[in-house]
Amino acid sequence: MTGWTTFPAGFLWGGATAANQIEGAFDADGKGLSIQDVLPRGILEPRTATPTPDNLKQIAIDFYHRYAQDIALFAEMGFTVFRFSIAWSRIFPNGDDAEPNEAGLAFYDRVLDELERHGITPLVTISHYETPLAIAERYDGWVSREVIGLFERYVRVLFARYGHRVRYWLTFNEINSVLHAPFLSGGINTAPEKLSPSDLYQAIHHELVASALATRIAHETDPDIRVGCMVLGVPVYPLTPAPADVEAALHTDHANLMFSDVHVRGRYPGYAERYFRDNGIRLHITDDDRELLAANTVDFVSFSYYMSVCETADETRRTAREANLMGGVPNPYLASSAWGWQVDPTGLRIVLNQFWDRWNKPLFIVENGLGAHDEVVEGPGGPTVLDDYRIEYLRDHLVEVGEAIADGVHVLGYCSWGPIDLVSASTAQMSKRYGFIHVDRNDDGTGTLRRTRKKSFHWYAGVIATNGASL
Ligand code: BGP
Repeated sequence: MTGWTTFPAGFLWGGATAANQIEGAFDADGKGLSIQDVLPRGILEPRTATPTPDNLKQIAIDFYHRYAQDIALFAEMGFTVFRFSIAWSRIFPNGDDAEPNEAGLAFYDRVLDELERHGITPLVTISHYETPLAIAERYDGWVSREVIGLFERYVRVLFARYGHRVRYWLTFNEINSVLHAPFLSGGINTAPEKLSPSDLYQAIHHELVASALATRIAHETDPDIRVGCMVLGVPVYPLTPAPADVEAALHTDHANLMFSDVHVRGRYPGYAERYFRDNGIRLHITDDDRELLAANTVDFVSFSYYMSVCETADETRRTAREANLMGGVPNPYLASSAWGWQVDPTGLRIVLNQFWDRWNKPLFIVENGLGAHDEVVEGPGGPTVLDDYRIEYLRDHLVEVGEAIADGVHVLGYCSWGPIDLVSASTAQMSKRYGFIHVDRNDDGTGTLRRTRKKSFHWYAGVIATNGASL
């Protein structure tokens, strides 16, 4: 498809990853354990007591040792941005250590050197589902106010070390996912069924305060640094036009939007205050917290986009959630991926418009993609994966990004999720693949880790080379 000239000059094109899903080297060079080390079956299964060797994240795709080769492949596709996260437990192995771990810091220096060499802009996530395990076990994660102080020490170290070379930062990955996965997203060790709503929202409040604090420290370090929040972007449709369903959709939407409302507007919205009152949720919010939130709002809003959800007031039609974080009721008009994630490119245009209309802040799509089973075949130029299904998914979504830009939405850039195959967050397996680059690693841990360019690798290179004019 050609003819699109909607993407502005300087639009950032690239891909996104997370430390625990690519790096491996889970205990190398002084790294401590993170919550991911006790989630060998993914986020929807309970944690294990101790790390187990069947956890694919222990080696992941060995980016820790192969980063130079992988970044060279991103450069070959023409990436102008690469999103990655810093593993907190590489920097503070126990979360509350007296000194940061120099070897961990040095690793990210090397990654940044390599990106700089290729002219790729880094986009760094400070906390991507990888809270140090000790913080989960000793403090119950973000339930404890003390964790704000631990996080502050961590971000001060990051900005002092990398602030001069990293312009774009994200605080918490998909912060609103804590509603669905408290251990994964908030390091909250209390089992979800025992976690009181007050404790959950107190943890959320602590994260929001910590994010505002990080924003303040970033701007003190260098006023040119741009800090974004990061949320699961999910348009919520009413299952029917019945007002009760529309209202149910509004409530689900509010539950998600509250996070960015606080990040962007610096205060809790009225609907949130009411929700707390109606549900007996009592929060400890200090005057200092309120001032900090109000004075340190984000510079941009970033989000992941995989699917829309449908909502209904009819309890009998609510189904058990599938292997995704959001639940909801299946939309009869949409097809699903092999993992039950409903594919809805139009929803991306809708959510871009909604966010822009609501906040008037630049938006950054920092995750989008199709998890699929891939098969390596022998092509004319050697082994490859003929992943036309992935190209189709991404093209359909990028068309909608173009439509939203034409609608007047300010979009900074687009990162596909997992530009190189990585360990899936929900399943903890390799077989749910997103990459333009295939990695030879299987669910049983076998494989050579060899990298192979898929058909989509060449397609995405063409998209970037033409700034989205050729999809
Ligand atoms: C998002 C997470 C990512 C990533 C992605 C795809 O929720 O931020 O870490 O994994 O989803 O999910 P999955 O790997 O489960 O397919």
